[in-house]
Amino acid sequence: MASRVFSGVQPSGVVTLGNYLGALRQFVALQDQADCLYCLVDLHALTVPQDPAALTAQTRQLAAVFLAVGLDPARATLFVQSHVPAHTQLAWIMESLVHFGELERMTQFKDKAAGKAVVSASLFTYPALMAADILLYRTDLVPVGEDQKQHLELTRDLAQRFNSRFGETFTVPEPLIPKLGGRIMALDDPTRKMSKSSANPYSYIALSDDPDLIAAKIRRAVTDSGREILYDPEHKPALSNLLTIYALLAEEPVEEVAARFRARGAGYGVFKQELTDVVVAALDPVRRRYLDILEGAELDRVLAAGAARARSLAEPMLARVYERVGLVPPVAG
Ligand code: AQP
Repeated sequence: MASRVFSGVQPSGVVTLGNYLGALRQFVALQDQADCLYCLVDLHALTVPQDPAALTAQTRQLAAVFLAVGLDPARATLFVQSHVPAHTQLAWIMESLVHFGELERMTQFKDKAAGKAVVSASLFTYPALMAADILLYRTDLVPVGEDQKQHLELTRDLAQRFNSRFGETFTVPEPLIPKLGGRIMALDDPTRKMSKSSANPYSYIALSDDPDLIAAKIRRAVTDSGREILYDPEHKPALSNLLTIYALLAEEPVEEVAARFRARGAGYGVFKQELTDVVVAALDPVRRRYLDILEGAELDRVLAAGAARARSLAEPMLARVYERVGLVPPVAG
């Protein structure tokens, strides 16, 4: 097998078109090229308050989405983070390695903490757990959206710091960020990224949205002034975001999509209508498969097998790290 791929997604809400285009689509494409491990990072979701019943449901729903978008459990490993205790055990070592100032510089922490009266300590140390997730598996490649780039850079720094302090132990991973689609923006505000935990459901399209809801969300999506269909992220950020979604789902170059609408003299209304058709054509089969999978018994089997394989890889790595840093191994008997 050429290389090891690892990535995680939080079960912190519905899966959005941003998660799909920025991450999940790559996950599926990579399963034929590498040994892929994908993790439902439920412990990361706890860094902000979660309703317990909702978290349980969302974790199963996220697993069902993975299978519905084409992840094949025979070719890739899908598991729940909390089923593999080595993640939190290695996270403590990473917390002891990372500097306070490095965590303070993380823009995701600043964004998520902004305006909150109370912020959990785990939101601050989140990148240490993320580094542990990745480094446990000798990961070569981490497919992520652009928002995770800074965390990935920190993970690389921590791997190198550990290796130089304690001897060659970790593989230094590379990020894999799509050129187009690495940052899909919110439908109600093109200056913010599309997020599953947004309070406004009209800011995102969920993979579980039905065609009527998708149509309503696209109708309501903000556009820019003027009526010409131009791909110009600086001057027409809202339209360019919608064009990006169209181009990625229709698998056409984005400039060509825009030129085709211009040649027809079509305005925003026509474009939005046709964008709706493209999004529904791509997502409706996914939604139908998702609903079937969620009701079936396969999910539990997939997650149990995934956790067993992940543990078999993670435990020896953790033991090696414990030994390297000088922790006394437990004596049997
Ligand atoms: N808007 C986006 N465009 C492209 N990629 C995106 N990703 C997230 N939003 C976009 C990528 O999706 C993967 C899973 O993300 P996550 O669950 O780890 O959390 P996140 O990055 O914080 O995503 P959300 O949707 O914004 O979740 P919440 O609202 O809970 O914080 C990652 O690879 C991410 O880059």
